[in-house]
Amino acid sequence: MSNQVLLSLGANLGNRQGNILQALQYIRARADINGISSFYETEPVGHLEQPKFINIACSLETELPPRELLSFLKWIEKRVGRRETFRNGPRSIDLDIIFYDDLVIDDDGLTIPHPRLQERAFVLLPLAEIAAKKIHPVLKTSVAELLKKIDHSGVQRLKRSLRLRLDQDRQQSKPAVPVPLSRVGITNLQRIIRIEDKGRGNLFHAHLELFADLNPKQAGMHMSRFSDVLEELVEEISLQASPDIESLAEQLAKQVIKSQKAVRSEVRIRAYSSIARVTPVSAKRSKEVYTLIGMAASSPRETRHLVGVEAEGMTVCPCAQDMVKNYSRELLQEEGFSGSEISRILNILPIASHNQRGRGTLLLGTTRNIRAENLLHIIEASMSSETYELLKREDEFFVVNKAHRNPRFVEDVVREIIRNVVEIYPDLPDEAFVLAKQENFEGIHKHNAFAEHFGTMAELRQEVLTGRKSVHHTTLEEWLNV
Ligand code: PH2
Ligand code: MG
Ligand code: MG
Repeated sequence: MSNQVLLSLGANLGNRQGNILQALQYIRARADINGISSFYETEPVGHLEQPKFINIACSLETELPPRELLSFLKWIEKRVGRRETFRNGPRSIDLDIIFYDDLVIDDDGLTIPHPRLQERAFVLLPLAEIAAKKIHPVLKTSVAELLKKIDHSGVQRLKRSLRLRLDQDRQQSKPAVPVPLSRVGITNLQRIIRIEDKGRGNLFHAHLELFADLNPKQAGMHMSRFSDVLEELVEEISLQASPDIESLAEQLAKQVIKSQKAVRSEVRIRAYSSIARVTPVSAKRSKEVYTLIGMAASSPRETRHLVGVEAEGMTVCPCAQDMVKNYSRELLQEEGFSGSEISRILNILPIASHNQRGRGTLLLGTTRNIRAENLLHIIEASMSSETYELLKREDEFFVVNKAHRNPRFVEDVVREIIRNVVEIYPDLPDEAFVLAKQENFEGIHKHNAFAEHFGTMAELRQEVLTGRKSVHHTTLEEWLNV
């Protein structure tokens, strides 16, 4: 049971605009404000010897019945510093109920609609901005019509700003040290974004980084324009989801070039969402969180993008497994087994080792349409075993057994990823870029183990085919240096 209310707000003492904003903030504690007019500076009416007022109107929805709304508004007036004076005297804030649905109330202390609203331009002009068509339930006339009947020369619309005077544009001025900068921008900007996923817009929690280069004659970047660019796009993609994270990064990079008049821009997005999984044996369904990565670099001539994922899995240490195997061999020898029997036994039985959670990353830079979700499976397949949030006992056995049959160092995982990419995507052009990375949270150490490899498809393909090191490995930075 929600009620539509129109309020008139006025202030002529202290920080007038600040008091009105403070009152609106308190109103929001018990009501949903759905319309606010511009701010107006108005000549005092009634008692003339007092400072000018600022007046606005606002419309809201509330559950509060009229009496309770009135006492809530009185409480806010006090809270914002209103002190008792004389009738029509100066005040730091005044909150008047103009209309409450189409209610007509006239008893002690509360008259709705407001008894003098039809005489007051400082009420009607702001009100007409947000509720021109509202019909006065007693006069049966609209707000717009009522406004036409009165003089509103004493009411002046204000620019809605805190009226800071920016004499000079600090960012645009010359820096003390006239050196260009490679990347200037914002990091750790968080938004909920929508990305197309098999016809559905899937929501992602995203962390964004947006950069542009800065020329030696300009002191600073217009930081607020970065979020403007993003806000516009986020508006767009909340209506229609982006087809994929790399297109989103690319669109943003292009807009940054435009808004900053930069020669080069770069955008990096990490987005978290969940994917439906089925456990390997019991076929239980669950959801798992994974990280999508989108990057783009843009210049006025060219734009490049990368798509990537980060996924967790597990690895079993090959070296510890060898030690356990040798020790088992000695034990079997002591028990009198023959050499060939021992070899057979050790080939049949799983061998213990230490194991760890590992985090793999795969980035692909290409204009080809690559689905990030597919890359997820390449990473998982490259570790000793994938892992799951939810495991029944038989699934747990599957994972432990699989992992111990595939012992892998971080180096092995990266090499597997590279080989898998080269062999799964033979159609990727030579200039496409690949980066594979693995970080293991070691089970027997406190530090992590790390391996990485990168290069263009041409460089990596040649290495996989010949087993020989390429003369050059293109780095991510080089590839993004458009
Ligand atoms: N409020 C009054 C009396 N006079 N004049 C202006 N301009 N604005 C007001 O809000 C106002 C007033 C009594 O509440
Ligand atoms: Mg009043
Ligand atoms: Mg009042």
